[in-house]
Amino acid sequence: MYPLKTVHPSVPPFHPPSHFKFSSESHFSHEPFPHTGCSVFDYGDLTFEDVPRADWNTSWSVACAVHQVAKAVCRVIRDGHTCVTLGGDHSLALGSVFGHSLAQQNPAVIWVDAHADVNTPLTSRTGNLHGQPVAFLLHELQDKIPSLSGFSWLSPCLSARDIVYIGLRDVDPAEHFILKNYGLQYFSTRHIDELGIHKVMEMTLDYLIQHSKRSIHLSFDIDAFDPSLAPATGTPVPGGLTLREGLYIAEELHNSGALSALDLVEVNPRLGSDPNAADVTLDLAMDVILSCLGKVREGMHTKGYRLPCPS
Ligand code: HAR
Ligand code: MN
Ligand code: MN
Ligand code: MN
Repeated sequence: MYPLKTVHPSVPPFHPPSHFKFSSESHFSHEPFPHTGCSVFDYGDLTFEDVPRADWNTSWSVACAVHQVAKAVCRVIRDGHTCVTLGGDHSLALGSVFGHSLAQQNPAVIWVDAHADVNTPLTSRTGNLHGQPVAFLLHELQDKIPSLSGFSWLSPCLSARDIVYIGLRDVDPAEHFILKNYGLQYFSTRHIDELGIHKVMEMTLDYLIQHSKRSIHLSFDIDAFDPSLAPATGTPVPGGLTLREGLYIAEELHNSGALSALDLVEVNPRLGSDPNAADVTLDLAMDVILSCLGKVREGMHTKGYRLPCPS
C-alpha cells in the first residue's frame, strides 16, 4: 500500500519581475493552470535571427539560439519559478541545462529519451547537434570536444554522476562506450521491463539526491514514448514508454518537490503520417507537463470543498 497524496491547489500571489521585457505574446495569469493550481507566467517566445537554410544545422546558428535559451532559463529560475521550455529539438537542452546551472548550483539532470544524445562532434554519424548536447555539458568529455564556432559562452556544468537516463533504446556504439566507460547511469526500456517504473524512479532519485538537497532538471524528449502515442517527432523508435510510465515519471518528479526546470522537446507538429498525429502528440506533451506541475490521476479537490446539502 502506497501513501496517498492529496494536492490542494494554492495560488500564491505573483507579480511579473519588473526587469522583464514582455514580448507581444507574453502574458501572466492569476488563474490557476488547469488541474494543477499553478500560476503561469508566459515569458514569451524567444526570437532568433533568421538563418539561411544552408546554415540551419551549423554549430554557429544553434549556438546563438541556445545561448538565448540559457539566459532566459537562468532568469526564470532566478525569479523563483519552475521553468518550462518547449522545443524544438533537443539541442535546446544545451542552453536550458547550462542556464539552470547558472541559477542554481549543481542541478541533477534526468534525461528521458529513446536516445542518449551523448555523441561528440567527432563520433556523430549524422552531424546533428540534437544527438550531442549531453557531451557538451559533461566535464569528463571536454578533451573530446573540438571547439566549435559560437560556443565560447558554454562551459561544462555536469559530471557523469549528475545525470540519469530513462527510456534508452537507440544508442550508437560510441555513445554506448561513453555510457559504460564514464559510468553514466541509465535505465533502458529493458531495465524498465525488468524493474518496473516505480523502482526505476526510486533508484533514480536515491542516486541523484542522496543526502544533499539539489534541484532537478527534467529533459523530456517526447520520443521516449512509444511512436503509437507520440507520432509527431523526428526520430521515433519502436518499443517506447507507455502513457502510464511517462506520467509516473512526471508525477514522481513533481512529488520530489525539487523540479526547477522541465524541457519538453522534439514535438514537431509537421511530422506524423495521419492527420491526428500532431494533436495526439501535443495532448501527450501537455499531459506530461501538467503531471510535472502537480496534476494527479486520482483527481483532486480544493481545500475548503464542501458537499452540497439538500435544502
Ligand atoms: N544518435 C543519433 C544521432 O546522434 C540520433 C539522435 C536522434 N535524435 C534525437 N535525440 N531525437 O534524442 O544523430
Ligand atoms: Mn533527445
Ligand atoms: Mn530522442
Ligand atoms: Mn532531435
